[in-house]
Amino acid sequence: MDEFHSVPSHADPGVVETIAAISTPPGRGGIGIVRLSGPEAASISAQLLRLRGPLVAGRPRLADVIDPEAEAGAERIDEALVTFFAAPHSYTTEDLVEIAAHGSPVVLDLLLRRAIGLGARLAHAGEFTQRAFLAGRLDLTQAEAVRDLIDAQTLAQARQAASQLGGALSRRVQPVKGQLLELIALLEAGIDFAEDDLSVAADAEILGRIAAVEEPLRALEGTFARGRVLHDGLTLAIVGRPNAGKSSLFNALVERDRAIVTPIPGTTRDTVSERIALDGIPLELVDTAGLRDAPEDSSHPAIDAVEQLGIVRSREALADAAIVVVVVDSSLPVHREDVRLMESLAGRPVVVAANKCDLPGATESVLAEGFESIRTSAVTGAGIDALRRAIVRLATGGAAAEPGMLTSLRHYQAVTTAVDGMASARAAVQESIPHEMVLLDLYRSLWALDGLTGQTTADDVLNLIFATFCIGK
Ligand SMILES: Nc1nc2c(ncn2[C@@H]2O[C@H](COP(=O)(O)OP(=O)(O)OP(=O)(O)O)[C@@H](O)[C@H]2O)c(=O)[nH]1
Ligand SMILES: [Mg+2]
Repeated sequence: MDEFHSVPSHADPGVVETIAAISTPPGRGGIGIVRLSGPEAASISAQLLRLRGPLVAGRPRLADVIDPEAEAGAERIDEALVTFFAAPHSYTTEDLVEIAAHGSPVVLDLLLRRAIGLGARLAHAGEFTQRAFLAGRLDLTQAEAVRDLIDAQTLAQARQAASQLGGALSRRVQPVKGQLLELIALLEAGIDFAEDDLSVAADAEILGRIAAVEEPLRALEGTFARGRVLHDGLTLAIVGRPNAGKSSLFNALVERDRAIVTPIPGTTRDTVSERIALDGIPLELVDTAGLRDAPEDSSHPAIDAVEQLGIVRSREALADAAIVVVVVDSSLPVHREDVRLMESLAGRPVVVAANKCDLPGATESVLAEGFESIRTSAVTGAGIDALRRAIVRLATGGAAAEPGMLTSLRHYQAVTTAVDGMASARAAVQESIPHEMVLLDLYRSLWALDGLTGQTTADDVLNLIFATFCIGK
């Protein structure tokens, strides 16, 4: 018996299919949940299980999970708690049933296969949330926040997702959109804001209304600098000359002895990575092999093949990193290689760790023009917190987290398009271009804002977005 292949086709577009999925993660667990949503959710569940009482909305019910192939008298394979949410008061707004059994992958799989045998279809990734969105229960930014909440790796990311799920971004966009609609309506109606002979005042009025939309949109656009790093995180490379204390600082930042530390220059041969969160920002820290040039005389050891390959990887990590920590041994005279390294990093987000500040010969400052320099000691722990704060400042550009900030590239692009439209509209009014043309720019902005919340998002784009969800959500 293979129920997956005996499913009747439900291709009729007029029929709402009942979907089913295992909503808990793959693998074993104390509890595992199978979810069904759609018109047949309750009736399929009633056939799937031996319910100890009829399904009543909002009331959990005990039920036996049945293995139909077992011998008579041994059909019960598990016990489950079944909750029925009647349309429209459910996550999807459809009839929805959650079957919480023990988290055995085999039992959950049996439940799912039987549900499909009884006429349900396997849910696509994100399809439950997509149905909630299509029913108007969530807008698109909120639906995406469900995914971000599930994917959150730091508490700060989860908080951001929760605030977006609560509608923080939509609430920021809606009033702006309202004003834009008003402006469009006024221009469409051909209303004069002033007497005919005072057309200058009319333009001033229009420009004022454009600014009232453009300025908050620009402010929103600006939040992406912080929102993006919160959402995506950053890679940070720790670089510098051999023996400067890179691995020691790396270990201090990741708060465990991850990388090997010895007094021998050239200890780190390959890059070593570790993920941490600073101020809620996910960071991938990369410790690298010490950078040095081939010696010009025999006073320094030659670079062997392994070290050479390590240096190549260090340079790659340096090129890929969004933020760079240059570690300098401040107990030694400034080395020309350090100077050259810093020169090559001009314009990039760099913080210099003047390390080994605990040593007697340590200088007050190292040559680090244009970069913030922090005195650190990986041995005493001095300056490590200051280094963390400097990293956070570089990562965020100093901007604080705020409600409704943009965290997704899709949202950012929508807002940027809207800002562009407003800027063109402003220029057009200033150049006395006819209002019909100004309206085209305003509609471009409106279209972009509607796309942000999902009112005018094309189906294929929607499908792409929901495909990034997990199955069962
Ligand atoms: N006194 C003092 N010694 C330090 C400090 N940081 C590192 N060291 C010592 O310096 C030596 C080299 O440290 P590492 O962390 O391995 O240096 P590295 O930059 O990773 O060296 P390579 O991997 O060889 O490039 C070790 O003996 C450390 O204990 C510091 O702040 N103060
Ligand atoms: Mg090292």
